[in-house]
Amino acid sequence: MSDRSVRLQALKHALKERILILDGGMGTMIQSYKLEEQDYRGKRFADWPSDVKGNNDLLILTRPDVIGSIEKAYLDAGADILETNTFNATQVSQADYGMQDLAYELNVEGARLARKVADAKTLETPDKPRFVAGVLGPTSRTCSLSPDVNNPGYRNVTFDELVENYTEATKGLIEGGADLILIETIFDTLNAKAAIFAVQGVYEELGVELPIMISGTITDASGRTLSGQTTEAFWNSVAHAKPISVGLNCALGASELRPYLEELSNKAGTYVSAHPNAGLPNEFGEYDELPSETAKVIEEFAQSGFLNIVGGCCGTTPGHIEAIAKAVAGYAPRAIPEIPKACRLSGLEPFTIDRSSLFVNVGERTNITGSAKFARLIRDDNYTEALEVALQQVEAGAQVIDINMDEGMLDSKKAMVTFLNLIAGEPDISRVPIMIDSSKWEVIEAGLKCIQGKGIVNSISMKEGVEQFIQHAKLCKRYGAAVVVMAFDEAGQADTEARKKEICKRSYDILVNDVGFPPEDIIFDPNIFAVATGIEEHNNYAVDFINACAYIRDELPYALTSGGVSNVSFSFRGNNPVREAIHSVFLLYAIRNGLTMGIVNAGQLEIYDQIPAELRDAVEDVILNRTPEGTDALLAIADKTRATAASRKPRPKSGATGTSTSAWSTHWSRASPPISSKTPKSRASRSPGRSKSSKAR
Ligand code: THG
Repeated sequence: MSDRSVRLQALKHALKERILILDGGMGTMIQSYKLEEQDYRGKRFADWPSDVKGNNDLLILTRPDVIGSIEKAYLDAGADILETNTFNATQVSQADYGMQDLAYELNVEGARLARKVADAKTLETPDKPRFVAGVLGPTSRTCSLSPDVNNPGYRNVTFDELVENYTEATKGLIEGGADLILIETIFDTLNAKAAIFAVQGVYEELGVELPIMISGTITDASGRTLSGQTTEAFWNSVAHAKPISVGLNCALGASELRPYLEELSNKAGTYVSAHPNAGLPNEFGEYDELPSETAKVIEEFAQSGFLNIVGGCCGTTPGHIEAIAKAVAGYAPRAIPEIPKACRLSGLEPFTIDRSSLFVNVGERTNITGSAKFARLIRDDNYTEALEVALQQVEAGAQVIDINMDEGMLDSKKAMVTFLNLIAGEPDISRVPIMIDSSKWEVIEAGLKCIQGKGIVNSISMKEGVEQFIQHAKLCKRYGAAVVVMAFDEAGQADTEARKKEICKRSYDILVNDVGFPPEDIIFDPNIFAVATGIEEHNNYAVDFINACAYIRDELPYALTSGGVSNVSFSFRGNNPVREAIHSVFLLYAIRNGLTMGIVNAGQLEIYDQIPAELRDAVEDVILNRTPEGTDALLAIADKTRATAASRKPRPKSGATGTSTSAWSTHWSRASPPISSKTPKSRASRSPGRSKSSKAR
């Protein structure tokens, strides 16, 4: 066994036994040495063309004695884990000094230095091995925020650039001997997602796997990150990294951090860390909180059972770490809670879906092929009004919004990126998770690089074969997204109950067993096709879908279901009252049979009990395929309904009234046996001439 794996075993053992101590602030300690430009330059950079004072990471190369003695002081104070002095050792951050070419070397040497100091201390206390956490800082740029208030869609760094930066830094840290990778001081969760993506890529490439520690930063008293996420939303966005710990650091002092640490402690099914500042800075930007004061607050955290790893950030000194170590020594570490499996999504806010959730509305209107208005706005580059469409969906009760830019005449990838970047700047929209809808993988992947939350990919399938399906699923996992899986295979889109079941089962087994995809993040779409088209083979489509939902609920543990609800009524385009009645009846039975969510025109859902009885019965005959004359009967009523539709009052928005999602969700219970059609038909014959366009997508 390598030295590193021996140490990692010791680390895992120690985490079960006690609260581990992380070191304290580096920057504020460096300040106390009052170093000058000359110190930073050393011999090697004596002639560097620009000032380098303040480039603290550079001291790894030019004053390793200073960095090493600060690190040693932290170990002497009782720290178990040393952080490398590599907070800014990425190309984008080093570019501020023109030193981007040093990034790799800084990581290697930063890790080597900490390794040397830690190993020397371990020799003194062999029963208490010391560990090195290789630090990946936030960089000087944010991937989901615009630096220009007048241009909210603008970004000065891309996800791909960050992945490159973090890949290089991670390789350096591993080369230099780090035991763990610590992604810390996360202001913008999208940067952290890029770091996770990079780290996992490096692990795959090198065939090593160090534990990952993740630590976010709550920047203000409202309890949100700089990029606007709440603590739980942040956790949902990064949980796919399966970190050994998740925590909070910097920005706030310990006492202000308490509620957010408590939240994390309750929600995270992994170890929890905290390394707060020494209180809030005074008017000179200095930290006055005494070691005894910090330690007192932290002792209460330990007492409350919030902590597994604790240390300090800005303003903390070896004195603080010593006091903290003493204060928590007598307390048991937090026991990791059992967190129930569920699809835990996020926008700026968390959104959890499981089998017991009420029906989830996914807003369909931000879809170029699903809304003539939205299509026109995007074609005209009128993103301001296009954002209104998204906002209207959220205000009308959409809990997720589906975004689709697939159109032959358009640069779909560019439109997706532009729209998602703009949405990121609209907190009233971006509070909900995003569903990225495209039949082109490159559009989906471009979209995934724009969302800091945990979103849903719509969709992947075995359409182009198993190999590509697996590849896409692996990537979705690495980007941290749930997936809609269409019931589609090499032979085509499933249009019978048997094919829907068979393909969903096969997809499930591949995802869960071969890819290791979390089953709770799989959302099957067993294909909603139009009924009442006049083609006999279509008559059982709704029944087939509904029964497939029941099968998935009963046979594929934790997997959820979804569908494009408006598809089912395509043959009544132009007659909205009838379409809404069809959607309502269809949903009643689908939800009873386990349908978790649907892509719907949020706010336009008719309440079942309010459908006129004659129309409702005719629609039921069609949806449940109860009589061969169903379509003709509904067509006759539809003509009457169209005539009276104009006189109907528009339905009020949700929220303000009782016509909200919950009003009709609660009213539909989920318990009911599968439907058996009264007019069973042989599903064997498919009409050969039917084009794909008669289908959903
Ligand atoms: N499954 C999955 N994703 C999907 C679908 C699906 N995404 C797209 C689609 N199907 C779901 N979205 C819509 C959006 C709008 C309509 C239908 C499905 C719709 N629109 C009106 C129409 O075409 O008549 C547009 C009217 C207008 O222009 O305003 O019906 O099945 N996974």
